[in-house]
Amino acid sequence: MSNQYIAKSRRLRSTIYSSRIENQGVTSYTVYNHMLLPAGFQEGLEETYEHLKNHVQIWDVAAERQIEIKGKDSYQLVQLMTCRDLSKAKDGKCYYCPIIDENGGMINDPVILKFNNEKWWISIADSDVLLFAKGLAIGKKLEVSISEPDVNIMAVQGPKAFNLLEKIFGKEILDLKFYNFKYFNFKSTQHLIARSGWSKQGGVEIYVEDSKSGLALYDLLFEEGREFNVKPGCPHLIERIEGALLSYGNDMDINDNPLECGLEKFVNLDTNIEFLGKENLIKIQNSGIEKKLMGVKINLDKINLRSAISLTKNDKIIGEIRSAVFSPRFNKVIGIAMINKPYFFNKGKFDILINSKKYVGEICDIPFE
Ligand code: THG
Repeated sequence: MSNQYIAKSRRLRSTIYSSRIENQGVTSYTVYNHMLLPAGFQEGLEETYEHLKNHVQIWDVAAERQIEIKGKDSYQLVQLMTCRDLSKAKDGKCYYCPIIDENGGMINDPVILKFNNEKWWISIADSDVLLFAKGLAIGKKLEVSISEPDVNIMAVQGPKAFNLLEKIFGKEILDLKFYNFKYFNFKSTQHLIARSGWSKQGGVEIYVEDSKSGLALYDLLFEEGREFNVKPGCPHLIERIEGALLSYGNDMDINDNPLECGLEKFVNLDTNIEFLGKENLIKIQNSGIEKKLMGVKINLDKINLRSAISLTKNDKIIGEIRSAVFSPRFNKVIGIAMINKPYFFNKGKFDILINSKKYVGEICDIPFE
């Protein structure tokens, strides 16, 4: 397969860290929220995987953009967009929330930060939530202002993340609880830090609003991190599939609802909150879902997916695989697949055709065991 360059321009936005990571050897980008998101560095996928699981990495995840909702009707608008009950949400906490349309279809799966009733940030995955929010606010005549502030998140991920963070922010950072956020002082600039991130290795995300101070902090993290073998990194395909962190646009999209995506923990149908798609989700829950995101394992030592591939049983299509990678932990290809009813109940075997050759796989639960 040949390789092509991606042509950069103003429309394909760079981040405040782009020039840094280009000096540090970024080798590939993907596009996320109309912005560059690093996808690989010079070392191979399995080397960076081992590194992430044993040391600490700094990630440019500025493409996880913030949609700011401010004003009197902020809670009403945020709640209108998500099936997760936020009526008792606390200031200073993060909430992973499905955003759905009137049918219950997934629009996005952001982390939502509540500052107070009149200020929220929606830390979005790859779809245009700002336009959706604006449409709803205009139609419902809500008193809100909606914008995309230039916040550039850097994630500090890996088992040694807190060793490094403690050197810079002191012991106080160790008390930050999972999915909580607080402002921390760095050379007289306050930075919002949340204990979160798109890996299962632990760490934080630093929401940089002041780019000058943020870049100084970025540089210091590398300097102070030398003793912990710090490296630049990015969301990791192997680690995130092994950890079953969903990727919007890859694993699910507007044609899938949160019940089909295994997000029932974040679907609150028996409360009196008002959100778009509630009636439809109740109907779907009562009649039962027709398809479900499941794990799959395939006896193969490599795979390179750029679109979904059908899975068959006796030549009948039973679903499609949407993300996949070779997993060092399982020593085979693992993936995330949308499996039709009734096949997601019995977790049987299936066939998959790759480069005109037939391979056998099996359906399993996610998270993988
Ligand atoms: N951090 C921030 N913004 C983001 C992401 C992030 N925006 C885009 C994308 N990632 C949104 N998608 C996800 C998917 C999974 C999780 C977070 C964001 C996730 N889930 C946790 C888990 O499964 O362990 C915890 C969920 C919970 O229990 O509340 O982390 O990463 N800022």
